[in-house]
Amino acid sequence: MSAPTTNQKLLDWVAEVAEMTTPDQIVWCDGSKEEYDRLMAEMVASGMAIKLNEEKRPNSYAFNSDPSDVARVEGRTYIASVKEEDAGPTNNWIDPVELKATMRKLYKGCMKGRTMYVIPFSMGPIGSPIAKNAIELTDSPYVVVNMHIMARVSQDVLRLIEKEDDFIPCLHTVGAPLEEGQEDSRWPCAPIEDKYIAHFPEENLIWSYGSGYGGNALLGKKCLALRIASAAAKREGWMAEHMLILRFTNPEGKKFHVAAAFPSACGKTNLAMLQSTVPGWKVETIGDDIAWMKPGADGRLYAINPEAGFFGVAPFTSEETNPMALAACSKDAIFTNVVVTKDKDVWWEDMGYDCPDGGGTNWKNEAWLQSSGEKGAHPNSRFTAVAANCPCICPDWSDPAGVPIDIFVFGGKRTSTIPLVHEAFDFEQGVYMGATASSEPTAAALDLGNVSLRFDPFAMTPFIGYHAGDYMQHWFDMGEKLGDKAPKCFYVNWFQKDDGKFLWPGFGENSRVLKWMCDRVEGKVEARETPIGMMPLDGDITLDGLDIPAEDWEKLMKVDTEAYKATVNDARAYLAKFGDKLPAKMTEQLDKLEARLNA
Ligand code: O2Y
Ligand code: MN
Repeated sequence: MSAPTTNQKLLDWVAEVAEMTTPDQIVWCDGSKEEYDRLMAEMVASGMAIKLNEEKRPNSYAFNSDPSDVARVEGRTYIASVKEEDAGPTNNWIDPVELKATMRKLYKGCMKGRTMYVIPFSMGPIGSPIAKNAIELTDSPYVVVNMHIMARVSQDVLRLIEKEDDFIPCLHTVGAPLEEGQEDSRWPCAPIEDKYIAHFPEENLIWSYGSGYGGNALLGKKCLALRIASAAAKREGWMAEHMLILRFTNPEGKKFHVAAAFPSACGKTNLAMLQSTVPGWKVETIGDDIAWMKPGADGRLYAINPEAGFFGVAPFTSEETNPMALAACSKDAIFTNVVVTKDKDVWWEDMGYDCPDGGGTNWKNEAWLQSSGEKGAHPNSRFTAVAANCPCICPDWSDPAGVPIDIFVFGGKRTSTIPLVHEAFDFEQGVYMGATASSEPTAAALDLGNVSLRFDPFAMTPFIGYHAGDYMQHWFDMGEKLGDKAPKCFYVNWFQKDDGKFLWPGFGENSRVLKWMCDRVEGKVEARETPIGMMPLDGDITLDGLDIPAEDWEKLMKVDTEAYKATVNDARAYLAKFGDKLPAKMTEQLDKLEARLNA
């Protein structure tokens, strides 16, 4: 196949990688349905993919990974900045020269017996002033079909690359060359000690070796859209954040745009696709995982979802928890590591009903019975769903100009101490809230004797492509740049418990809290000042139709000053690890908060 581009930089890079990795052939991808169908047919024929029941799950496929290759591998993920201090304490660092030498040895001949696919893709609507053009080279057809859904794969991107003479190079291999006559495995990959997910932020370069799974292999997602993009955003004056984006529209048709960051297991995808219970108010989804935001000509902050699909966790996704996500994967979907039922549909734990016929084929590709008590789907099993197939997708989700953000929401999972919602006095306190977002340790961590809070600044800990202290400073700098056009900041905690029972019903009812935020943005309601921020006045979050006793509401809204002081102490200890790079404004926020709590 002749190369469908005249861009010399791209042609040279493809030739250089091909010489190093020695694939049997090179295929330039075009993102077409024909290409998708052809690759899927090839993978079904090789036994890698299972075609699902066309009547129940049209145009959908299931895959089982190797049991050793089931999630992002943070321990093998590197920020190879030129200087170690630029990677900071939250990242693994290796000298880029040393890492490239190690990886070049691994890359040598690594695509032997395989096809190297050249995937031209855009993160964000093609041609958007906020989007970025990139090329992923991969020897995994599974990666190609997932990229078709998760990014905009098109030869139109090649035209932009030719015009701009610029692209982000992303190199990926499963790291499993095939000798002459050697039979391929169902899910080729390399052993853990040979896996590398490497980022070279100064060069806008990604090299990934040895894993075929999710964020390790679909390089547009966490590697490009967060780690490389966050470093570029700092240099270029914009923001790449681990945030969902939603539109909340009131009965008069006024639109509010919300970007929200939560650590894992806080229901981020569920909030992105929430079904409002507030009469006349409607939620529409723009993105469920990543937001790229740039100041617009009017001084407001405009956000796009750089992705085109959802790579959601399957277990616990049900008609009750997230009917919109279920609908999004009712067709044109890829499932990885779920149960394939006897009639070739999919099932996972907590889907809301028992596995039909009592069992099927589990994520390890073995015959499985639900009665065995063993999990059928891997806890990190995934659906890859087309965003446009989601019934609540916002009509403007692909607007190249993005949507203006009115509200930032941060949160964590705390069974006590942190009230349902509070609002920052100003943007700088909002940055403090985001930087100190924390959750209680899981039961497993408690067993290990690890009892302090787990801080996850802006839910970005594994995704900041540079020093986290500099990243916090960048948030303060963006606040200064945006001035009075900066979004209002709020902190939520949906997870307070009493006697082991959640005090707040969550899910769709969270819309009541979002409405209060919108009322605050519009100046429609007053709020009461507390040491930690502004909080709702009685009656401003309506509880109509909810069975919440007055004493429970009081607990949900209580500021427990003494318990909160302990959280601030933990935050101070956590932030100390950023040393000289901790912004002075962060220390100022800690001091002010402590003073208010002691007043
Ligand atoms: O395990 C993986 O490779 C996927 S991780 C992931 C996928 C979708 C959205 N968010 C995440 C995450 O780790 O934040
Ligand atoms: Mn995520």
